Amino acid sequence: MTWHILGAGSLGSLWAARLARAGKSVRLILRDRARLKTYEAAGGLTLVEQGRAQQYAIPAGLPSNAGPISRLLVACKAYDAEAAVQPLLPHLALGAELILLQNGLGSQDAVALRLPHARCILASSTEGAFREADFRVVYAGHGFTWLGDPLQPAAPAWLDELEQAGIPHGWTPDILSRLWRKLALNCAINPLTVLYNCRNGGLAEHPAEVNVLCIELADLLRRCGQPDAAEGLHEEVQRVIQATAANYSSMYQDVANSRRTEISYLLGHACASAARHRISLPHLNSLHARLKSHLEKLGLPVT
Ligand code: NAD
Ligand code: KPL
Repeated sequence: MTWHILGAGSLGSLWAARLARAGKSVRLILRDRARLKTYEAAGGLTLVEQGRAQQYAIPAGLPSNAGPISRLLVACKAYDAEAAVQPLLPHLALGAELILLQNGLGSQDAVALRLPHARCILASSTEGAFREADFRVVYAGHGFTWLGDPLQPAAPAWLDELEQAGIPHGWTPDILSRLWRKLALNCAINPLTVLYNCRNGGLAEHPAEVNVLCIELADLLRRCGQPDAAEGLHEEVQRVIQATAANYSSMYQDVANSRRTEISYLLGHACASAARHRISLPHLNSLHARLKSHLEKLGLPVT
């Protein structure tokens, strides 16, 4: 069965290259003719690992000629996922499976709502990759990808293919807990690194602010039915701040490169969930307002 990859950016290319070199059938779905032309001129996808570049001539096409799709990896940003999947709806085979690689929460439900007859598998990844140039991606940080389906606990048979491709992964019956936990970590760290213009380690100078955010986020997680994700949140946030002290958060990097952030699927989703549950989280709401105003001043989208 072919792995169709929608979103040939950092993570999508990282998955595509590893699957292709393990001998799996892979096909990229590119946005439009211009992207396809650029891809064809590049001659394939290049993955750079430990300084060594290797090109993979993976076939690519457009949504209009995607053919029947049984397995689709959606590797777009959260804000692009729903619109990117839309033109593929007529091409999805009966019983198609989608793997949604988006960070944060909100985009997965938006995609799943459009696909009542497909299986949506959610993923939460700590792997690190970035685009050095068009269709040239650097594997920057080893990590792990949790996969799961909140509606169907049985693992799909194709997990073996990820094993063969050397994609570190695990199947969990509780993927929502993983996604909420990562969202909370990202909410406690990423916006502050943008507002204080610092590396993750710089937050060690703002312990009270981090602490109060963790208290509110843990409260939110419990109210959203995710008590396990709330457990030890502050301690883990402190650990991550120390362990990644020299790094810039992903949101910091987006802002520094004048790229749209995934704010609506992180802090925005947290604040909207709090409002839905009628809980008052003043520090989280104030952080959201400060971040939006900061982005607005920079001319970046606030959603
Ligand atoms: P990216 O911007 O590098 O890649 C996204 C790709 O999707 C781009 O190539 C873009 O052109 C493509 N795309 C957008 N709309 C499309 C459309 N309509 N049709 C076809 N292609 C379309 O993003 P990324 O860094 O790979 O991130 C993807 C998701 O994974 C995000 O939610 C991100 O937070 C998450 N994530 C990324 C990393 C990482 O290290 N890059 C790590 C963990 C999680
Ligand atoms: O995932 C992260 C990110 O930068 O997006 C960490 C390193 C955990 C910081 O929140």
